[in-house]
Amino acid sequence: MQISYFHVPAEMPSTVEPEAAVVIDVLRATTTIAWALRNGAEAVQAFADLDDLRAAAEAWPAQQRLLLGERGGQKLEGFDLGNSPVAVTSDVVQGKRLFMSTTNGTRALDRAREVPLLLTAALPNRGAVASRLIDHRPASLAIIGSGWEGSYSLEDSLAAGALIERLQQNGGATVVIGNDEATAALALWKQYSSDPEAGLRCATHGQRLIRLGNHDADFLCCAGLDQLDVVPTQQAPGVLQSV
Ligand code: 3SL
Repeated sequence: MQISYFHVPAEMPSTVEPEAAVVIDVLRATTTIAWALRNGAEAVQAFADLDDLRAAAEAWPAQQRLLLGERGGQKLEGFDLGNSPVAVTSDVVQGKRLFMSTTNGTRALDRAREVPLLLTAALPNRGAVASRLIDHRPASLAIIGSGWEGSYSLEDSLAAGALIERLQQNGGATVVIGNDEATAALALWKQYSSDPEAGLRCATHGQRLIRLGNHDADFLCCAGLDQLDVVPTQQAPGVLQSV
């Protein structure tokens, strides 16, 4: 498996057609997706565009849907939920489809929707995602950070490094680093692996969340390593389920 890491979706050349891709948005979209599926959501359906989201949600039974939306770190007007992983508890999401749009994470998913095996990862499920990839053995893997409005995000690179570390541990010589970004992500992870929350808090987006208010519970949740067995997997365009 040759692994390349792209800091933001736009860095992945259109000529690159990996067999598998993992989208990461540690703060907070892919952490929220992992916890929502762990807590019994039927699926998370991701949208880059809010009008598309509203149209798809309208077509779904009202009792079985929730609208989850965030822009600039804040919940969208008229939506049921923002993008906090601690808000998607089982009493809220059990059996529901979450129609989700966030500033960067769902856009990154949209960019990768044609990849044959598309997963999402965050720190709480990085071990589970690594195991799935080792079992599946794709020849090429693109790890795609969501970034912030086209710019680099420290926290996504941190989690990319954590995932690469576990892939190397489990896959041995079958795992090959494909670009310098992957090597740099691994080095960054080694810097913060004993205290991932410190990395999340010092990141630009971590600082943005701190300015918006108390997000201590979110940081704790997003930094929790290897807590979940969930592997969010695209089953239809934009539709993620735990399989
Ligand atoms: O950018 C995103 O997709 C979000 O995860 C950002 S936030 O953490 O909800 O502010």
